[in-house]
Amino acid sequence: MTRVTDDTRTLLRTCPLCEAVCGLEITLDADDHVIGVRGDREDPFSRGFICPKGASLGHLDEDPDLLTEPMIRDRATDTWRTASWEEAFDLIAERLPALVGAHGRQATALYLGNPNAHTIAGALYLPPLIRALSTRNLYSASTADQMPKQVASGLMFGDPLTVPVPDLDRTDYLLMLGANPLESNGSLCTAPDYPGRLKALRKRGGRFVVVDPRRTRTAKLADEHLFVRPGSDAYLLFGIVHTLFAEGLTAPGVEANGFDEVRTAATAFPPEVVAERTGVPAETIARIARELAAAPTAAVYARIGTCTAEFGTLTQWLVDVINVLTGNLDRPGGAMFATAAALGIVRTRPFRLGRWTSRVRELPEAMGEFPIATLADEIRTPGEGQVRALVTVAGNPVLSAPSGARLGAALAELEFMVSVDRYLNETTRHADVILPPPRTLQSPHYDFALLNFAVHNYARYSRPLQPMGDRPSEAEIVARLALAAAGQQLEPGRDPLESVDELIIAGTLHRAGLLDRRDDLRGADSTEQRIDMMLRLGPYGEWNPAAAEIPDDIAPGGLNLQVLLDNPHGIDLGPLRPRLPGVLRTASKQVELAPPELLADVARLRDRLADPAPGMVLIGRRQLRSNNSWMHNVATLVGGSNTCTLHIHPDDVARLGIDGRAVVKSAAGMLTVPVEPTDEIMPGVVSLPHGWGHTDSAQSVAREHAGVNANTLTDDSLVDAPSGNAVFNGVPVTLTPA
Ligand SMILES: Nc1nc2c(c(=O)[nH]1)N[C@H]1C(S)=C(S)[C@@H](COP(=O)(O)OP(=O)(O)OC[C@H]3O[C@@H](n4cnc5c(=O)[nH]c(N)nc54)[C@H](O)[C@@H]3O)O[C@H]1N2
Ligand SMILES: Nc1nc2c(c(=O)[nH]1)N[C@H]1C(S)=C(S)[C@@H](COP(=O)(O)OP(=O)(O)OC[C@H]3O[C@@H](n4cnc5c(=O)[nH]c(N)nc54)[C@H](O)[C@@H]3O)O[C@H]1N2
Ligand code: SF4
Ligand SMILES: [Mo]
Repeated sequence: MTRVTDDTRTLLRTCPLCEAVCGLEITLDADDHVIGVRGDREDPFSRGFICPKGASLGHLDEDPDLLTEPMIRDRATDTWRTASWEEAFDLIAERLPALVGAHGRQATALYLGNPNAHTIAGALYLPPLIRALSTRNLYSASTADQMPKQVASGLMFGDPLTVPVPDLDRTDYLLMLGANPLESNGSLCTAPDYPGRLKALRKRGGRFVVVDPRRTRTAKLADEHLFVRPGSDAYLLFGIVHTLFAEGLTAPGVEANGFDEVRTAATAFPPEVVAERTGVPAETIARIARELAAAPTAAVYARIGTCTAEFGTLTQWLVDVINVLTGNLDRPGGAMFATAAALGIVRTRPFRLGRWTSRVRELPEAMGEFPIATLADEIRTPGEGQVRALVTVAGNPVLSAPSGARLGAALAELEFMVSVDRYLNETTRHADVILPPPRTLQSPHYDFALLNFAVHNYARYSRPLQPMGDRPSEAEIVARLALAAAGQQLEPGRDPLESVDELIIAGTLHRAGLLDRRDDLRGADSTEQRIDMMLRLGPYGEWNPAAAEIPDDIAPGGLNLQVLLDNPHGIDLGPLRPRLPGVLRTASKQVELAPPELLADVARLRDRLADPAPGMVLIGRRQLRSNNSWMHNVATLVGGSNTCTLHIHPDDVARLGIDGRAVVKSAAGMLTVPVEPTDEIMPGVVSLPHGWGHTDSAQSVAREHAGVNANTLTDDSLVDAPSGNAVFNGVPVTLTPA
């Protein structure tokens, strides 16, 4: 695994920066500085693929603006000083439990940001923190992202984590809506070298159709691109469903309930009726339906452009309704469920939505979370249960949440705030204490979350490449934060992770009837032993009597941690295999095609069909060299094409008399932005990337390339009804010359 010369070492690691999980080959010099990052050609999944972000991992990890010690803010002067870990945790232990004592549990809130999906701390050590706070005010980037998919999956399959992905490498037809993997490298569809896989699809004679209000790089690679009016994907997909029923093209291959209800619901949305609203001609909608039905195999896939919209959950639901109706759910080449190697959460009861509601707006919880769109309300509205303290872990909601500026103002009103974060930035500047995690290369890596959405079964574990010195790991920070929040002291000489891990190991082995095997678990520490256990009990595991086969030359007796340590490039666990009905957790043990919660929202969709079309609307976009809000401090990644501009059609520029800059107004706010005319966007639509607006950041490079916060314009009063997800696309705006 290690290639060593006199003064360099080459080590292997998974890239943690996006969902593509590329294998990296990282060269360090004698002083442990990164001198090169390349794609790992021997990784069986990513096969050497790398993008500019992965290639910049060294610069990111050695950014001089990264925090290395805890920071404490003096509120009176709004100035920061460094502090010891003891002092930082003591302050938290003094303040948080006291606030809870005075105002109750609901007075604290927790916000978990996107990078938690990429760290072992996020996957394994947040539950004790959540328990220690035991507040209903739990928020995460999920409700600014994929919650609609999880709610739709929860209602259809009984488990919100049971999410089908397009079988990219085998499908004959891919209909993709609201995703741009040539820039994003994919999401809820873990596919390293997504661009290469799309090219391979076309090369083997498959057909690829993209639906997007912009002619993106992905659209240019497709056989066909359809411009769609923002926010209208549910109408488009209902038009397809209508055609499938009307023309007798349904051929479901799985047991499912609710065909009649879906057919009835679709009667309101024939292609001729939805064409105007979607901007897609009726005959095109009907043709796509026929093509999907006729293709030997096909998959419909829809991502962030369709999730962060007013009818996000209906759209995600209809995606899988079509996958079922065309016989493509759970069959090779269709939409399939991955089989990740590590034992996951074993859900025994069907998913339920809205078990409780938020205090101020009475929005339903989903997966135990409230919508991030209502955190500002909970902070600003007085009364019992008002949020007075906030903990953020790896999140920057001032830039990432709807009405971000309003949320920023709310954070300034908190009585106490703690952030676990690498940077002093737009969000963490409101904290009282910042606890910085170590660098990426000092942390171990396993993709507990993302491998559940992989297009090919695969596993890879990476040990830390660099020693951590005397800094605590992020897992330890989170565990100590949980103790402090509960007002408990860390017992001297005690490893805070060990007690957490031992409890979980004992409970899991007990349930498996394997408590006597505790001492057989291998690993350098309790975290690794826990991972060993999850692998041994998982779907390919040594201790799983029903384990799936893996090649004998890799692991004759089944999977465990040692197998992954012996195969540092990762192991190929084979193509996706059918998983129904085994993965279903619905009460009926069938796929539920027509959950009542979703049928209820169809009425809202029908009512809105008659609304007059809005004038100009705003959507977002992603840029290859950005990563949400937090990689603009790497000089090699910013500038050139990676700047914050408003894309607008030249006809709109001429019509509105805009020259260079425009004032953009929405119901929520106003911005002045440089415009970039391009005929790659539909007339009547403008696009602004999110994650910019670094004027209030201590990140020196990012501040030089500040841009504007797109979420000044998005409106937190609007959410997707079933999931509470934020609405970032289809925001009505007006433009005037600046
Ligand atoms: N308008 C608009 N808004 C959007 C979107 C959009 O498309 N349009 N997209 C939404 C989506 S999909 C998402 S996922 C959210 C993201 O929302 P957030 O997760 O709130 O935002 P990020 O920009 O990812 O911020 C990540 C934070 O984690 C810190 N960080 C990075 N690595 C680590 C680590 O290893 N440990 C810790 N503790 N901290 C770390 C960074 O410094 C940064 O402060 O934004 C959403 N916001
Ligand atoms: N380079 C880079 N990669 C990233 C990220 C990043 O910030 N930068 N962020 C990561 C994260 S957190 C996520 S969640 C993923 C997201 O990954 P993707 O889902 O691929 O996200 P985008 O690239 O924003 O593509 C969304 C597309 O939806 C289109 N769109 C907007 N509104 C609508 C609409 O109403 N209907 C339809 N059909 N399309 C619409 C936009 O024009 C855009 O092209 O990317 C991840 N990867
Ligand atoms: S595509 Fe994603 S995982 Fe791969 S190198 Fe780029 S940022 Fe890393
Ligand atoms: Mo995301």
